[in-house]
Amino acid sequence: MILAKTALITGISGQDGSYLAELLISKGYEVHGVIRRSSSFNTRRLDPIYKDPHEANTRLILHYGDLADGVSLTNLIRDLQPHEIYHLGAQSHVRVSFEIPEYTAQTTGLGTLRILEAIRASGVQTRFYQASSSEMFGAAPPPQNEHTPFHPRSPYAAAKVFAYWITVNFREAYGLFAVNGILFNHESHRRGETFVTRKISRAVARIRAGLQDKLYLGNLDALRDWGYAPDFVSAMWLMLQQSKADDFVIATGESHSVREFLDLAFDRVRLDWHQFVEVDPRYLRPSEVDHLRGDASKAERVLGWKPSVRFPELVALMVDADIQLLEDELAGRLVGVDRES
Ligand code: NDP
Ligand code: GDR
Repeated sequence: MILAKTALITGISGQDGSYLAELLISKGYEVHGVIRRSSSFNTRRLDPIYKDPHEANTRLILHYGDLADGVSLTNLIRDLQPHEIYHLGAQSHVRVSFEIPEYTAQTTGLGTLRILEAIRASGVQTRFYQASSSEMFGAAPPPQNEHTPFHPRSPYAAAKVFAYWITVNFREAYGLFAVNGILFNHESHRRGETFVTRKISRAVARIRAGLQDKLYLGNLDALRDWGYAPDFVSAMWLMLQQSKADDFVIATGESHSVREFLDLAFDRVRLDWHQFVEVDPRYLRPSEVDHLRGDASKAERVLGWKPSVRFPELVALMVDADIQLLEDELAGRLVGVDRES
């Protein structure tokens, strides 16, 4: 009998973690996820794949841990000896990182070091994926690729640059199979509600239903390379299946402004966003990243990876999903799954 591969995912309760867990389970993996203790359930995105641990053949197993708690990470890696580790956990909000810079460095930066050191010290043979970010390019002009110098513009981005280089360092110093996926923005209807795309798609649904009449936003001129999250998690998996550890940019190659997102999102329900959107300076950042557009030609050449969803389709699917979600909420059709412990 061939034993299933095991994977450990940090950040499993986040947007990417939930899609990656689904992908790996569909490929026959046993998936272990790290969740942090919260006063209420924080695993809503895992509802579609969560099974009570008392049931037979559960392929998703959740463990408490925290990126700020090295002991929990070391114990998990030593005990589970996973074949692959996908490190997606982070304080991932750029503007919030200006308000909690030290915590962001602790989790988003040092969290990566804690995991790498746990792998090295335990001697566990595993492959490690670091969730690096296009935010590391910051002020560097587009298009950005694997050779573009980093110029981080936030505590979040600076922490990710540290995490990027410590991953490269452990590969070079100790021969670990450790890779950086430098992912440009990727979205979905599971995106956190305070990121701009989801904030807009939720507001469109509420404004259409007459539940909201204003949407307050920050910089409408920022340009981002927005892709679809399920496409991007398959690139993570591909990176860990290669014979050689290497770093890859993952992007769609197109950039669009927040304004363009507003145009398409409000058009979808035949409304004019100018009547509803106001700029609130509280959402501006002390230093902004103006223009990100990735060049993922290396990923296409080496991994055979290409995005399947383009910008107009992404906006449409997010707006449609938030309209459906709101209708389900209003009709009382949504029942969350209670999880153990
Ligand atoms: P999310 O913000 O949706 O998810 C972050 C995850 O990290 C959540 O599961 C969160 O748990 C967990 N987490 C946060 N702090 C801690 C902590 N102290 N200990 C343990 N877990 C913690 O992020 P995404 O899914 O969008 O992104 C995944 C990763 O990829 C992140 O590292 C992000 O920085 C990076 N990235 C994301 C991009 C994107 O466009 N989405 C682009 C490039 C990089 P909880 O649910 O309890 O909050
Ligand atoms: P970003 O995503 O900072 O690119 O980081 P976000 O959606 O927060 O911002 C994108 C752009 O929109 C502008 N913006 C606003 N942003 C938010 N959140 N709220 C607003 O009201 C608003 N108004 C305008 C921002 O200024 C910015 O220019 C995301 C995160 O997932 C990171 O973890 C990841 O590394 C990068 O993408 C790639």
